[in-house]
Amino acid sequence: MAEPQTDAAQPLGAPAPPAWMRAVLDALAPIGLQRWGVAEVAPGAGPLPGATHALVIGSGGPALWSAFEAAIRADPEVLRAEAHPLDAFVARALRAADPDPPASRRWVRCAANEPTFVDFRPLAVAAGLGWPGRLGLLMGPEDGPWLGLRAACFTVEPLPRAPSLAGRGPCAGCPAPCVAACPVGAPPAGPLGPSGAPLPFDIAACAGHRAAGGCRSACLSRNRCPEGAASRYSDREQAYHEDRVSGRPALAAALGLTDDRHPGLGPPWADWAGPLTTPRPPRGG
Ligand code: B12
Ligand code: SF4
Ligand code: SF4
Repeated sequence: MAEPQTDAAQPLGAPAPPAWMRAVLDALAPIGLQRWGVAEVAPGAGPLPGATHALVIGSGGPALWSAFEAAIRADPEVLRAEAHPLDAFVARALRAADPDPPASRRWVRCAANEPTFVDFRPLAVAAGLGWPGRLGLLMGPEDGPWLGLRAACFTVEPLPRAPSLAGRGPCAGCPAPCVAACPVGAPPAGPLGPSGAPLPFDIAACAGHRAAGGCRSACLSRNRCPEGAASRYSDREQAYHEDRVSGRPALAAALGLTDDRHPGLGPPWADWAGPLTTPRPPRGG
């Protein structure tokens, strides 16, 4: 079974990563961008013509948020100057780690203001970062549902990859306390689908509840999950991710800052409430 990648270590039995990839992983790990995997890219798929592989970068647990708060404390403009401050923090880290990428590789962020859309959950499964979970979230081997997906680097150059994760992940053998914890039944009850198939999490029910003011600063089901307990986000981080309209001012207040240049934006819960009869814009999250 593949081991989760926690640093720039080389997958067992795989060829050595190229020097640029090792340097990128070494630069990103200290700020909590410490989960990574490599996916094969099907011919013609992905945003870079001729790409064969994608290095997928995630954040496990609260380390990225801690680095973000430390950066704000050192310079409040890290928060104040940005419409999407956490995304901007990650973007700067990626630019610093790979300042001048050649045409043979292309970075795409998993961020509110990223113009190129990539469907990150299936890509991360292909990269061995986790399994599909009952909450509609990727379940990381170490972080459970507390795994964020942050960026992918598509490359024409082949990259070494570890074998896929074995098994069906933690939801397969779990009595699913997350189901009872949800006030609107959004996580599906009952047995899992076939291996690898996404579960029909009820986005409309969850989003409708949130748009009406429920679960404003935390998902009860996610917090009830026993997986990755040590990686659980802080209350402040959860409040920011779940509702930046209230979570961003709460962050500024906790750090003793004024922050009046940008409102908190997203996630756009109201766009996802109600029956999914028309295609929705792939944004938010
Ligand atoms: C749009 C969006 C939303 C929308 C719709 C959510 C949804 N479930 O589709 C809203 C605003 C409601 C939302 C809410 C949240 N989101 Co959101 N969201 C996204 C976003 C930007 C795009 C997803 C998308 O539309 N994909 C394309 C469409 C076509 O896919 P689809 O038809 O829904 O599903 C296809 C496949 O993805 C697959 N599939 C469907 N579900 C799943 C689940 C898994 C685990 C896998 C492997 C595959 C899979 O089957 C479909 C057919 O192929 C992604 C980031 C990204 N760029 O991928 C984040 C993302 C999925 N969101 C994320 C998170 C954390 C959340 C929230 C917890 C809020 C928050 N704190 O940020 C909630 C959780 C809601 C939930 N349980 O689903 C994370 C998930 C991390 C993880 N560990 O899985 C992502 C990856 C962002 C990130 N930076 O990490 N989100
Ligand atoms: S509580 Fe169990 S079923 Fe629910 S998300 Fe966590 S591991 Fe999966
Ligand atoms: S946010 Fe609330 S409504 Fe949505 S899945 Fe979690 S507990 Fe259920």
